[in-house]
Amino acid sequence: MKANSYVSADRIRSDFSAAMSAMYREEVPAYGTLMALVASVNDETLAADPHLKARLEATDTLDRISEERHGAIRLGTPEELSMMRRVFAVMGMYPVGYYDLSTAGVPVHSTAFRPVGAQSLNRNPFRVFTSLLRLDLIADAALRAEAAEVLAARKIFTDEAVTLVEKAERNGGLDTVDAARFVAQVLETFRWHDHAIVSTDMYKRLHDAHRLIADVVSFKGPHINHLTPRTLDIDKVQARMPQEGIAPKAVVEGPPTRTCPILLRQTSFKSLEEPVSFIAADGSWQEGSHTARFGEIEQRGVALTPKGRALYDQLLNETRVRVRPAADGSNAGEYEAVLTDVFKTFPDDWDGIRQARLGYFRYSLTEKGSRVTGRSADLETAIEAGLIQFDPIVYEDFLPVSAAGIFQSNLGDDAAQDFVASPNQVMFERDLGASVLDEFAHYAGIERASLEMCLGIVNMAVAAE
Ligand code: OOG
Ligand code: NI
Repeated sequence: MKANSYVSADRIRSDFSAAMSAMYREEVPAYGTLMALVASVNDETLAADPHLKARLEATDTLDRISEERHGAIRLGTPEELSMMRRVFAVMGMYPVGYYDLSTAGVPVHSTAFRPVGAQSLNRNPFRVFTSLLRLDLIADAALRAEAAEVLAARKIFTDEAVTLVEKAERNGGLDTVDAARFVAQVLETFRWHDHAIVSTDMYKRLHDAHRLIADVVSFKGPHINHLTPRTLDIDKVQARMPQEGIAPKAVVEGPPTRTCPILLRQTSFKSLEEPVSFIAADGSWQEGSHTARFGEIEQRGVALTPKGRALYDQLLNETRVRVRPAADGSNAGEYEAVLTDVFKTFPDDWDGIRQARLGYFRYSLTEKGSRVTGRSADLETAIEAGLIQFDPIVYEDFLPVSAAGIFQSNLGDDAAQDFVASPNQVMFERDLGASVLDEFAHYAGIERASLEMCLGIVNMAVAAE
């Protein structure tokens, strides 16, 4: 078979993302409600802000928004993680970033599988936040051994999924028929199972150690635990959720409401208590329940440079020293007021953010700039003369603090537990079978490439004179 008859990885990822969305909508009806709400708020936002719409169109990033979503899974073993990496590679998704969640009292560490090239991102930016359980953080040695045994015995991928991954690796792609089979087979891994693979007693002991440990170990596979659409106005969606019968958590995670959005703001509705059958002592099924799956929405802003990120972290810490958001929402108003106040230090206009080198931007020639000849221009002069324009580069990753807030809100206050912070990227990458990409290097690369193109053309015009 010739290479050009293969389906592109971008296409497989788009198909997979659509299939996942259809499956989750059926499994969790509130997700469908949320999708509809987000779509109408996005339409309203674009209608009210023609400039935003024009810039999204000009940068080829408008169409992706309605298709945009991220999911999350939690894996149990190094073998599962490395196989998952190979599965995602077939869809053009690569591990970016290392997140240590132990600092937030959650015994996992994680990466985000996502497309990396600008073109692939614009085609479909589907991402999956993928965590690996850290059994080394379970104190009880007997329970640790039992959990390891259960995990070692389960198979989360179908045989055909594995065969198709091997085939794609061998041949450098999949044809139409195989790509469709691949999507269907891989989807099985993310499906919800209402029959556990452990006894009621073991579930309880795992749950007592940490709710998340029970969530990973008790099931046949790593059910997708949420699927998050991207909104252009998270405050509006948050305010309208109750009218749609959905109860959001009290505060939006991340930065405050701003004119120029930065990084990532997220909110969620609490996980559902769902019926699950556990194995009884006599081998029959025993009714019980488990809470894992929830709903989330997000608004994405500009990617920050290390300097911008440090300022963000500092301001968020300052806020939390002054007031901590209570899980019951009782001080939500106060928290938001303090957050807004503290963040006044962070410039809130695109040029201010750019000039202070707090965020990453994509530069391009304006219409006037592409017509000009013989104008010698350094970047700032060219911008002032209206020859070069800049657009914020979207943050494509996650925020560990946000992630922890969402994790925690779904675990309840009682589940907050202290682990000694113990990032172990070396162990994670060994288990993954690859190293993770550095997100900052990625954004800096996009910015640099855009700049070189602009300045090159302007300077070429100068040289040609
Ligand atoms: C993942 C939570 C992280 C986000 O949006 O930050 C995440 C999980 O609960 O497994 O999805
Ligand atoms: Ni999420």
